[in-house]
Amino acid sequence: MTQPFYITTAINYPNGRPHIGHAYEAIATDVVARFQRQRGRDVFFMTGTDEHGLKMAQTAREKGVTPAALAEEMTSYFKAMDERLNISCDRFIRTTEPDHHRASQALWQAMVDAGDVYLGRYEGWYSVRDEAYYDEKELVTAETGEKLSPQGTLVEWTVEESWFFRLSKYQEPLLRHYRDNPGFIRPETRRNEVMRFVEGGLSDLSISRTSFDWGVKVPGDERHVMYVWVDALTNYLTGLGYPEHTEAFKRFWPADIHVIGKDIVRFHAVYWPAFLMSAGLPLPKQVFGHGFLLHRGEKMSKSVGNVVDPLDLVEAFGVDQLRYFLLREITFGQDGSYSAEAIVNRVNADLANSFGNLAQRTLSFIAKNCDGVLPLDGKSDAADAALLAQVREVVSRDMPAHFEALELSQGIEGWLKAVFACNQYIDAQAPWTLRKTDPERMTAVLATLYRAIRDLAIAIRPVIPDSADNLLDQMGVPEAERDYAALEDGGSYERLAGSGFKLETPRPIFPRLEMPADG
Ligand code: ME8
Repeated sequence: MTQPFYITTAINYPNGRPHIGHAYEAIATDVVARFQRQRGRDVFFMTGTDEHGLKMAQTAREKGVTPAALAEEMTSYFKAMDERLNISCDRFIRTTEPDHHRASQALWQAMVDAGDVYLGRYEGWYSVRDEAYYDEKELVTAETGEKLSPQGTLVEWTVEESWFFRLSKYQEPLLRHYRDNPGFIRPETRRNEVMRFVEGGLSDLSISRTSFDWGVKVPGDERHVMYVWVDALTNYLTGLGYPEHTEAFKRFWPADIHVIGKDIVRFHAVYWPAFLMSAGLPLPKQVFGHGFLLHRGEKMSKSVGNVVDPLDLVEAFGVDQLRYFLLREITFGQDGSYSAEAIVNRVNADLANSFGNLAQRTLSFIAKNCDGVLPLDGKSDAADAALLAQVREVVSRDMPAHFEALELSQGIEGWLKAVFACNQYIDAQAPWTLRKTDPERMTAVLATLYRAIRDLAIAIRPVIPDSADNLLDQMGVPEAERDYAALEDGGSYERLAGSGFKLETPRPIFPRLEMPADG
């Protein structure tokens, strides 16, 4: 029976268009989902949009549209981005969908039934104009002595009724869970931060609002809508059919990994497990907080003008090129920087000059000098076995072990070393010379290279799916033989070579990139 694997991204606020940070998270999660599918696991991969809350309501008001219209428009851009980036999600969830309202209310009710929800008062500096609370330290004092928000609007100390969640009760259970499950929060730095935060004491959490109504209604008290994070986190359950104990829910809950950015680790590693404990549901196995993407080392900000539309990068460099760059360049879990030069340099060095060139040289040699017929037998020697063993070690052991541990860049680095080894081998063996001096030996060299390239293409397929499939198509590798089971199938090459398949002149898969004129 195939093992289930449930992986999610954060759900994005559609209060603007998607940026490269959103693209990065979607791509990294997609690579893990594709990797697990290729290993034979039954994967459920979910992403989507987080459409409620004050931020959405405020942006909509500034734009003079309803929050629903804003969500509708912007969500279409997130869907288009996912499609363009080849994100293989099984569901794109929107928190405005009716099944999500039902799930959020059911989770709320379960927390009420556990005695963890009570009515209290929420106090703070409130601007009626902005319909928002501000922290004391954000405020400015006017000449008149009045307190103003950063937007310059008047704020007043306001007390409103709010439902609270007994988060304080979960301090000890959470700490115990972190200690008993060292892999629950990753990477280690995030785990330490969360543990320090929880050890410092937890206050109860205000989980409803009456100052605006764009949200999920609180069951039994319709003057209140849920605090957006209560409904947002519930999306991970909604996607599986909760509160119904559907087949999907039984099969995929608890989630294997929630992939999120470092700024929202606290919500996922403190609030979310506390809500689930309260509702009597199992906790996700892992929360992974990736780093932030910086443009030339600077934080993206609209005012600096370096917010890049991910689709412009795709247009300039290609989808697989962008996917490869982001995962190879940035250590997953740490911050990373990107720029046009860095993308061009990395893609040209690794994909065009190394892997692409290896494939192109080998396949065109076979097409030209062997009439496209895949070489069989010949005179093999120890160098062939050594190369195949090295490639096999990487594709069947090192790389999967790194990917399993979410060490994505390290996995790709090992893959690239195997590509280099193949290029050294082809230079050392020089099949173009052997053609005249020792054709039997040439045959064995080409067969070795063909096998190695096939294995390398299958191994990198989760990262660059279209390009790898394009290459495997050209090589005649059947679609059903592009997974880890196929890598272990020693007879597949002989079957293909014996099938009468002929290589055409290969089409290059990675053209060299030029720097775009506007940098
Ligand atoms: O936080 N680099 O939505 P969001 C990398 N709706 N990742 C980045 C980034 C950057 N520069 N900027 C943002 C929300 N992200 C909530 C989530 S989940 C139940 C609710 C990441 O649109 C960010 O860390 O602000 C988060 O994981 C995701 O993009 C969505 O951010």
